[in-house]
Amino acid sequence: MAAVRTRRDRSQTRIDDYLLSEAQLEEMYYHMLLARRLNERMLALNRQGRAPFVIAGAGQEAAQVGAAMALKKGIDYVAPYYRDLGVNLVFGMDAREAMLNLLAKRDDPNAFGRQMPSHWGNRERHVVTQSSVVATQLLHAVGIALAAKMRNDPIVVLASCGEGSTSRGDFHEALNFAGIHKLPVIFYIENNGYAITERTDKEMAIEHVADRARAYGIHGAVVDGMDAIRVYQTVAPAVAETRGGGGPYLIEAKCYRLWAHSSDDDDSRYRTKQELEEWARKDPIKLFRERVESDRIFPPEDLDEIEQRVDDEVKEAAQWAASQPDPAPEDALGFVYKEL
Ligand SMILES: Cc1ncc(C[n+]2csc(CCOP(=O)(O)OP(=O)(O)O)c2C)c(N)n1
Ligand SMILES: [Mg+2]
Repeated sequence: MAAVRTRRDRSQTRIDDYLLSEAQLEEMYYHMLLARRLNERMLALNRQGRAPFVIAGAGQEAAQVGAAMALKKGIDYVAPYYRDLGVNLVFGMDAREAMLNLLAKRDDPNAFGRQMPSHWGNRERHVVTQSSVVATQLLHAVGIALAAKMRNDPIVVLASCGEGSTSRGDFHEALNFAGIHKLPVIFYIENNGYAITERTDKEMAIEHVADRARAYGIHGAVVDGMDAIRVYQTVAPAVAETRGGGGPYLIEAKCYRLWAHSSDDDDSRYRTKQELEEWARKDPIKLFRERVESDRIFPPEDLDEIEQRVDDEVKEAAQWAASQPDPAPEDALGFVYKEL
């Protein structure tokens, strides 16, 4: 950061009623922006024929980063879903690792080149490995939460998925069991308006996924998922409550998928340009920058510096990862069976 500006003591900065230091706000912006710029570079690589498949979280960065920042890194667990690059960045993934994952390189810490891109997993960082079958991670999260409760281990598990995935039976089973046993788990639904081509009104007959919480005897909350600070302010108290034995939460973050479902999808076939333009005005990264600038939280130059740093990191990571080794063919069964 530039040396000539006087800055308030970080510890004295308060946003609304919730404590967020300048350092935390900078971290929030950095991770949201890093997720977006990585996704942009990934899509460019895909269009150049260098990356087979991209499934991105553009439009959901605030929902992801705000929620992940409410957890304790190294202690709590996340069971994320494919769009959750932002969650993984907060939990310790860096730009290089994200690119190794995209290119299925030998040293991708998620799956060592054995999974599709965006199938996260990292034992040391408490990121639960995931299946392509949507919503299965909710049950895995419940299992971890049950073990934690039996061991009196004060951890919280945050399991996320899209709203479309809540139509699956796994969602019901997970919430029902967690509700009965008051498990320390947060079911976090990133409602981005679509399940591939289907709008939410074709996925469910109610407006809010969170309304289903009552049916399982658990807490429910809806938050504006385009506002990272609000997300943090909603998830952080819920995490504290469930850690203290208050039982599970179902939190729904209303957001929007700004890009097509994946690099293989043509979204012009099922949604209008006008709808996209309207939501693009609420781009969570743009909104965040406008808010911290207008509230004079910190000087715009600080945000510019973060942008430059992110651009540099993404560029370097893409070049570096391309030169890294692919998995060796003779190692194909490694990490699949206990022993070959
Ligand atoms: C059980 C199962 N059915 C279908 C699919 C194919 N599929 C992958 S993503 C997806 C859409 C999920 O929508 P949503 O849960 O809203 O998440 P979003 O992609 O919108 O973030 C579908 C149907 C799958 N992976 N697993
Ligand atoms: Mg969806």
